[in-house]
Amino acid sequence: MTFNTSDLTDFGWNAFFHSQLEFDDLQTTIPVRVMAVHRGALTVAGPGLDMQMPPLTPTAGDEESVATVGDWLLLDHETNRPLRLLQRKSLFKRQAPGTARRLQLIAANVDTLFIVSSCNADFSAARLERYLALAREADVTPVIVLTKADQTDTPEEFVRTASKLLPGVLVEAVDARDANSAACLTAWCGSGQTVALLGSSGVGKSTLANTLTGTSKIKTQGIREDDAKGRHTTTARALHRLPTNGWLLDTPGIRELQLTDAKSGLEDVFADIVALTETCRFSDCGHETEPGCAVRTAIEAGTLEVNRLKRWRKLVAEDARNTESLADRHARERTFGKMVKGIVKSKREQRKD
Ligand SMILES: Nc1nc2c(ncn2[C@@H]2O[C@H](COP(=O)(O)OP(=O)(O)OP(=O)(O)O)[C@@H](O)[C@H]2O)c(=O)[nH]1
Ligand SMILES: [Mg+2]
Ligand SMILES: [Zn+2]
Repeated sequence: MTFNTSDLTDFGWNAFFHSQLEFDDLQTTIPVRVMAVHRGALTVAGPGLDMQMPPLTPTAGDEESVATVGDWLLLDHETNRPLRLLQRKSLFKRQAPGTARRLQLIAANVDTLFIVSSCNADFSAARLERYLALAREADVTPVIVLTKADQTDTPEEFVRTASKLLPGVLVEAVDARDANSAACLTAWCGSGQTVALLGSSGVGKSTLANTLTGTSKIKTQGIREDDAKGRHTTTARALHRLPTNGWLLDTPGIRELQLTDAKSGLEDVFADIVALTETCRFSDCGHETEPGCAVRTAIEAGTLEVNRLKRWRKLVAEDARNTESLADRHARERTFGKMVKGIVKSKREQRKD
């Protein structure tokens, strides 16, 4: 065997990944984890290895075939060339910003998502619901971390509002600069665990990463006083080693998390509304003017907030739009791929003639 699996455990390796290895892989490859994604380069590491490599070229029609931070890759043990991307335990993805309508992979093989927001103007139920849907879609445990608890007299109000967004969701209010305050988060940071920090710029993701890793190596920067917005200080996604033997992924602040392919995640987060829609008199009820609408009855009774209904409608429409455009594009890429193959084949045949 070319590698020792117990050394790999330190990097988050487990039976899920090991079971994907063929006998030959044990002889000829070494598994490495993608530790960071920079513009145009990946940093990969494993026992006794730490190197930069170019990003993987995606397979036509499969935008998920590129490697993202947290992924496991098999390298040829002689040449260090990447041979295979291992199947993921979890994957966060979004519709990339801009007009290109690309899919962007955020991170793979994460066990817990710390959804970071602050007890200030950054706090938004609508934004938290997006992140909760992302986590539920990926089957990753979400923990809502409300930073800057030291800057408000009423952190418990923020906690109460956040707790209502998903039954049973864990919410912690902390001063991200203070190790004692952040100690409540170490329960998720145990050996072999990977925890990701996601949230807007300036909410304190890197501050928290410094506190939890016990260093001050990661750059942080003050926010704008007037609107509490951050300055996009972190520019790369990188895994940091935790003293508790887990890994913490710090990421750049996200301006807008556009959901894609998150239908079941949304159904989980808005299970209360979905349950109501199932009891409307008409199965195709639009919850507008139809008689016997359980959703409107709940709003009139005060058991469903009209704003929550609006947020659900918006997210479901956005997800459907983005998911459809992705499916359309994949179909187009496949057709294009076939066309190219057809041209190559006919040229080859012409040459033979
Ligand atoms: N008082 C207080 N300040 C905090 C807390 N968390 C973060 N800060 C401050 O908020 C500012 C922004 O923190 P960062 O850690 O750089 O934020 P970030 O989320 O990493 O931002 P980006 O890298 O731009 O995405 C810094 O000045 C931190 O010191 C907190 O809990 N309490
Ligand atoms: Mg940062
Ligand atoms: Zn209805």
